[in-house]
Amino acid sequence: MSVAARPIEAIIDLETYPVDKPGDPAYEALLVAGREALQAQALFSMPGFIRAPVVAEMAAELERLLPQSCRYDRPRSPWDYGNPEASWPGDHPRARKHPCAYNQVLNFQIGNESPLRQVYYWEPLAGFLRRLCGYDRFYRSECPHLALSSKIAAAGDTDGWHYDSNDVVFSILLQAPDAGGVFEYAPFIRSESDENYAAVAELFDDPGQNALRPAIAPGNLTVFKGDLSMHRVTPVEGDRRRIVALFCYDQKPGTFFSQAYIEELEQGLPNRS
Ligand SMILES: O=C(O)CCC(=O)C(=O)O
Ligand SMILES: [Fe+2]
Repeated sequence: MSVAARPIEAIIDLETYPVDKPGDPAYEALLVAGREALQAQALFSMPGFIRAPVVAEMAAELERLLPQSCRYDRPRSPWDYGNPEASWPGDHPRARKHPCAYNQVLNFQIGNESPLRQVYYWEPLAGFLRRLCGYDRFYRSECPHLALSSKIAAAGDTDGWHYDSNDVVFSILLQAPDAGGVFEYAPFIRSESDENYAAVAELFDDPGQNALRPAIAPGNLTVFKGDLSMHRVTPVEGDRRRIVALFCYDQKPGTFFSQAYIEELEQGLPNRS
């Protein structure tokens, strides 16, 4: 049996974000603003969604789990997620690999009474996110490893350029580093029918000119459509780690990540190699 959870309004700023009140004008206005942002920029970020003291608590919980977390550290192509790549000529953007290094705290490692899990399982939030994305159906992932997870990046760590394999990602930044660790992206740089390699090559060569860097502070809930929008997190600088929580939902019930991907992750668990 679970212990009584704290009231959700102690965790989420429901005065600013009344995600539990469909029909309320403030709810509908938030939905409209969010849909417009997603359509125009592939990203909608809600500052101060999680109350500051709880943000610090969530970050501390994840830092405590760091010794148990999985290490991922290898260069990756933005296209190779689950699809072994054909060979591409050396100067093609698709032939380029980007360093990727971070630790991941997995779903089963996060406590059942964690406020992070309370947010993930809070039904009104799932309903709001479903409407925001315009989906008829919306389910939490059932992946024991990745349904709810966190990426923790220390000095030098980075999440290389990639597309996401799912349509949309929900994240909460919990701790920002002193410098670096910036989320950069190119909204809708590709479409379903056009990879737009020329623009992708320009992005890789000069992200300073070609990427957006949205202001995302600890406590923001960010909704991001990463399937068509190339993105990365730049290397972290300094001792303070970047910590982000990631929530997985899907339009189909009962989703898991592929066993091959999970096995790859598990190789990064401590005492495995
Ligand atoms: O760390 C972030 O803000 C984004 C992470 C990301 O792009 C991913 O997990 O696919
Ligand atoms: Fe991503």
